[in-house]
Amino acid sequence: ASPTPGAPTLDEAALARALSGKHFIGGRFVPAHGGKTFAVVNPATGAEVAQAAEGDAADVDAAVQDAARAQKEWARLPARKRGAMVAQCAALIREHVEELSRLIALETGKALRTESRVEANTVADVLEFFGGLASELKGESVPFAPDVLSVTVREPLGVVGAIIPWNVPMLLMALKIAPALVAGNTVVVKSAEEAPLTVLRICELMNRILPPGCFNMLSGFGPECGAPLVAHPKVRKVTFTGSVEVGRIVSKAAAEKLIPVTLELGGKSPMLVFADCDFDKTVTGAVTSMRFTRQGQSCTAASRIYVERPIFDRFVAALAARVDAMVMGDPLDEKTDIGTIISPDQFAKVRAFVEEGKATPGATGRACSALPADPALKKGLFIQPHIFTGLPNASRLVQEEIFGPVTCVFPFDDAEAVLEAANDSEYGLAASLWTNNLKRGLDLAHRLEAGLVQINQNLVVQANLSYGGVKSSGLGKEASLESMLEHFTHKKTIMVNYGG
Ligand code: TXE
Repeated sequence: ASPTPGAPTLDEAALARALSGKHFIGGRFVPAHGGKTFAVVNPATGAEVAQAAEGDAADVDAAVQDAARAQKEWARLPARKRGAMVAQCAALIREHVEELSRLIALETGKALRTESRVEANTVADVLEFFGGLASELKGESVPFAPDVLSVTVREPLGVVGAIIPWNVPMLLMALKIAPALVAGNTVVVKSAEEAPLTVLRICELMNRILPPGCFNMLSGFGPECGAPLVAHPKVRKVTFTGSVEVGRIVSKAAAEKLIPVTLELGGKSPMLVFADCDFDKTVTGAVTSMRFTRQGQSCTAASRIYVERPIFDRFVAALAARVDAMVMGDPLDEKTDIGTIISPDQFAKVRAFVEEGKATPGATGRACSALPADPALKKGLFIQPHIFTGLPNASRLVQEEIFGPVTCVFPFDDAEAVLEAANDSEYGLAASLWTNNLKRGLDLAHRLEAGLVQINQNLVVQANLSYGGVKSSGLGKEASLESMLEHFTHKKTIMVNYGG
């Protein structure tokens, strides 16, 4: 018999089956009210691993009503108590890192050693960080007039609707729910249709600590389940990570209701490499920043690399050699560095970009690493990483977010020209520069149009540092104290006239 959710197990396939066909509403696993489900597929084999509940507006209503009821009690708890509970959830997640890592590897194809375990551990870090911030929910006292005490207090917004993608579902969820909950809101999450299982397992774990209704999870498709969540009258804030296209739809719907929205929408992040850099460290930085281990399915991926001409050829050769040495294979195998693309749609999209690049006159695409030989993986969504040179700036490969293991490398001669090229993008999420000339590095860091710039280190997300883009990369910040105060509370002014 398959174990029930909650039973200790490291058998990710059994756990996936046990999580089949359920939303998580009001502290209980429940089927979709219409009984509909859809398949969750292991992208490394093409095999179905579970059925997920297919939510619609009625499921959204049930979850939001429960969240709204729970919010009244939750907000009345001392902030310290809420923070302590969220921190307890972090500890519980740490105890289950192995199981969560295996389950996320199964449903997303992200390699266990290089990606999945890192994500599960970071989820615990994020919950722990925000759990410890409860005492920062402070207001201020503002001088107004004699006999009048004027203060501001931080109050929760109410029910928060959170819509998450599939590339780092646990972590992107944690960055939303942790500050929202600590600030006294309750949350309804709409998981990504490609990866609904691991986040559902997290519900079960957190339910051991949080009161029922504080944290709810629906699976389903965007227009049928995500859109009604944004539109629900009792949802008072929406936080979204996904494509620019859907970000615009969500933003318009939120504007109709006049509710605040936070958007994290991807990027086309430049990496600027100067000849005076620490060469080996920089090559390693390119491999990790490009997230080849995650098949480039990262919004901060270094998908445009500009290298100063004297070291250009050497850099491209070293980068290709490093990626060649990476092992592509079964995501659950500890030897694997690189897993799969998430879905057949994304696979087709990335393949089309690669073919277009290869057909571009003057461009060269080097295919690196080797596709897995194991016959069990023959239906797997594996793509060889590609390093392109010689692409024109107007190419779609240079301008659009590919969300696959494809990076474009360009030579440059002049710092001003490379700054202009780096900023010539609709996106502005992240950027990195690699140089031992700190004066130049800091000067360019200020002038790069990005929400996050790193000098001599690869792109990382850290709970205590603001994270979010400018231009089409998004609106508002995630992570950091600021994200909790500015995005999940409002400042209420209270004035007391104690005069005669
Ligand atoms: O994203 P979608 P997809 C980018 C990346 C990728 C592309 C498409 O370039 O190739 O987007 O990926 C929900 N109302 N990023 O198709 O469609 C949907 O169900 C409300 C970058 O997966 O934006 C899912 O839960 N919700 C990004 C979530 O939105 C809707 C990470 C994201 O799906 C909806 C993912 C609607 N009308 C993709 N339609 C990043 N910033 O890291 C869909 N959804």
